[in-house]
Amino acid sequence: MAGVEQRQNKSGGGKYFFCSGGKKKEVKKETGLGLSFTKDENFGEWYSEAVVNGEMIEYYDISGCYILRPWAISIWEIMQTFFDAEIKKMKIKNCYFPLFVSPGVLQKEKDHIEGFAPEVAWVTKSGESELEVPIAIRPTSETVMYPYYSKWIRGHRDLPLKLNQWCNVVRWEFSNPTPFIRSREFLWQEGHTAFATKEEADTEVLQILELYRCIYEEFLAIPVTKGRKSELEKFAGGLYTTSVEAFIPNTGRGIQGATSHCLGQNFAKMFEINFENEKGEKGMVWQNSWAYSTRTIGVMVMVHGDDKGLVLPPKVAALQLIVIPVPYKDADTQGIFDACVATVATLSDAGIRAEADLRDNYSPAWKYSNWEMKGVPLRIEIGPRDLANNQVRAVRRDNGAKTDISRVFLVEQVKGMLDKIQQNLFDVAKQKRDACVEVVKTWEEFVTALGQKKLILAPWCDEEDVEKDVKARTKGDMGAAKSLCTPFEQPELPEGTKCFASGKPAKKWTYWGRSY
Ligand code: 86X
Repeated sequence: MAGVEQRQNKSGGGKYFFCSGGKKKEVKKETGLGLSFTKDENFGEWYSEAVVNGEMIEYYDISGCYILRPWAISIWEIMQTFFDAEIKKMKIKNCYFPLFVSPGVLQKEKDHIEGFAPEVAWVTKSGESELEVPIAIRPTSETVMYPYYSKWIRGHRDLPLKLNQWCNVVRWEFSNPTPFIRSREFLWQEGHTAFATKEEADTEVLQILELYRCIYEEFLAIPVTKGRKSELEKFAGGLYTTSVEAFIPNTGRGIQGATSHCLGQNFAKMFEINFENEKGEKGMVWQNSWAYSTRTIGVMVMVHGDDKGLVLPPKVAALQLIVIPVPYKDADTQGIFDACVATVATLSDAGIRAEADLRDNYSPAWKYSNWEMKGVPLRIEIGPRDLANNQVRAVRRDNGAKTDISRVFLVEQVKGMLDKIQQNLFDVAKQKRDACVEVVKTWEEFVTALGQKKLILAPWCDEEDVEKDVKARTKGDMGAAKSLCTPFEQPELPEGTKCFASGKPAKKWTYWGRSY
């Protein structure tokens, strides 16, 4: 108790913290009630406040680095548990390569590193003494891992080699850092696989992409588009890049959700990853690499969050349900508390992640808004009337709907509601995204749609110079437009359709827009 009081005194007296700009700012008194920015009026500030007040993130004293609190990590772990089990079914094995990279190894694949060099962070000292050779911190692990692939792969019996690692990476970005979305250190999984044939590699690229779709659509309730990146936007070191693309309606920006690359034989050439086939002939391996990161959590907050704070889809919420006692002065307080504890026990036994908030130093109203800010999908209130009627009151976070549930049917009703919330979050997000899609045929329509923050679907000639031209012609303080992906699901492209940007014959429908 003394600890709690002290903490409240401190914050009331003006504690310092680090705000989004990295500058020190004096805190208003911590009332714990709601957010001070709305999602529509100031999206950037709303987002920072949602992730901090929702207790996912704490700002740190190094720009672009954030503390991931248990509320965020628990979401990461749920996705990790799913993905890790799925890749194990595919016979992919986990491993761990070192964080540090020697300069020689880092620069082995020059074309690959060239454009990225400014983002590489280096360790130059130990204590006061300069290191003889500075050491880089991995921005990705191709150059770290592939020398060992070369060593470990000799014959066709060593193939396929399929490894994954769960780790952190560091990219010293300079454009505006945003928690989860663009941070200088982030968590990801990186998969690196090698096959004897291109066909096997091609198949895996799509299997992994399907798992990424599943994470977004089934877990995070976010609609994504599967597709292929343009030559300009693909990973330059690879053969082709596929991705799942999401969209943030509030900012009108596309965001790459995860990528699955076929690297072809480029890295095999560079790192001499060769093998001998059954006939004793020499061959080079075909490789893939693929990753998703903690960015997933940021996309979830941006898509589902509202003016009250976070909105967590039940499938990824650490806590799916919070039970709050609502005692009145003359009521049977002990009876209400007992009903709360019993409700949690019943739900927990049924596999529902539930807890009761029995703290006596906060009012029910304060607790409601606090758990709303944290995005718990379902709230159960138990008051004297509920106790008398052997019922509870359930309140949905996604739409505020209130339902009285008989305690006799508690488990089945709650399960049904959690499923409905999960589905509704996806449906609403899809409806909002679809409302932003604009099909354009001409440059004029394209420019207008871009100004209206649309997700643009346009017929394109698929020429690199034309995409460069689109970028150049749309440059401005909002950032240039670029291709997001060519969706695998292509609408019909009538004969004679022209490219929206060049007027040449169009080859495919491609999504365009500004992006993160
Ligand atoms: C590209 C490619 C690839 C494995 C993935 O997208 C999936 C997982 N890697 C990553 N990329 C870089 O290669 C890169 C390299 C350096 Cl040196 C850097 F500083 C930043 C980078 N960013 C992205």
